[in-house]
Amino acid sequence: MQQITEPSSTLLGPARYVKRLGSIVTAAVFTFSVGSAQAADWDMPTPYGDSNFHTVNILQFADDVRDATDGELDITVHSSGSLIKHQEIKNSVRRGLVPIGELIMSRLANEDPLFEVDSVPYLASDYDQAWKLWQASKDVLAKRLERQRLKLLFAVPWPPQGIYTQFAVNTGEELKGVKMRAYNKSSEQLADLLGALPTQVEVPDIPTAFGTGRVDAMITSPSTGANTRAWDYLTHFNHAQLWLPKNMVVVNAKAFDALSEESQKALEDAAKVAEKRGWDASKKETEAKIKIMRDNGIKVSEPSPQLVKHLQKIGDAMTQEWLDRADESGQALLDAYKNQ
Ligand code: PCA
Repeated sequence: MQQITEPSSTLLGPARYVKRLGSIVTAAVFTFSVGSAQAADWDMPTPYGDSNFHTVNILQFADDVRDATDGELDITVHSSGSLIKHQEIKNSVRRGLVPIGELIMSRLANEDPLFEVDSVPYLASDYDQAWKLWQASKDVLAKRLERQRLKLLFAVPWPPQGIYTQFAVNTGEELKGVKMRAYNKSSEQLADLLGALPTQVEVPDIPTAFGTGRVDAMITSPSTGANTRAWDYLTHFNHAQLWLPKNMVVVNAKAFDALSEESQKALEDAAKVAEKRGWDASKKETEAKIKIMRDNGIKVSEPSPQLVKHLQKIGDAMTQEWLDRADESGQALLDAYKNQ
């Protein structure tokens, strides 16, 4: 399917978008009226590949919604950024170009630091802490999204983030000058503070970025390491467990309001189930994907005490810097998290 590139100009209503894009887009338009009064076919762009556990979970979510509504709400998932590129998914949903989409929450860090709270190093670096942080943050994040007429449906974490290299990392000093792949503001900032040279690369582009020498190391999870066959271009994985960033699914509020009450409920119910299923799958993913990496020759290690110290120091500086940017709302969120 052809990829939609969002017009950079001013906001257009969905109908005008459809008109404007009509010649290049066939299936990429949300409709309110097929068959019964409020039936809808929804196209859903997602950034990651079909074998990724987030995508598998979302495909199941789409099936659940279809079943529960007897096909009245039919969601078609377009994975790997094939319909809309990751960096454009949020605004495409906001503007009604598509009714629903998935993206990594911390991608919104530049517009609002609160969306980056799950990517502050060592603030919440295991599943229990990540769950608590999610409970403490989801209402405020949902409210911020509401201001953009977006409805937050559910969020699921990636496994803990670690460091992939072509050499052993013992102290962190080894990373100076290394070209390091990053995927959000925090991973970029961390690479910077380690003295590495960060470059943002989307997951589908990782193999090419290594193949062409654009990057020599990366920060990501065991999940993405295994899915991108890290052993083809890397030798070591340090399971540093820096943070657990989350993907979220958001819906255009107008598209949601146009659904029948039954479909709205089916969507919300399926979202609750998908969130739980996604968290469970993420936990299982960590061990399973570490094993796959080991089986393929990657040397997996826990961080040494020196490395932890080095990363903690950087993490403390990043937490402070984040708090300065996030102001009282950031402090309130941290207090809510710590007082749970
Ligand atoms: N995989 C995604 C986000 C975090 C992760 O584990 C990535 O590397 O871009």
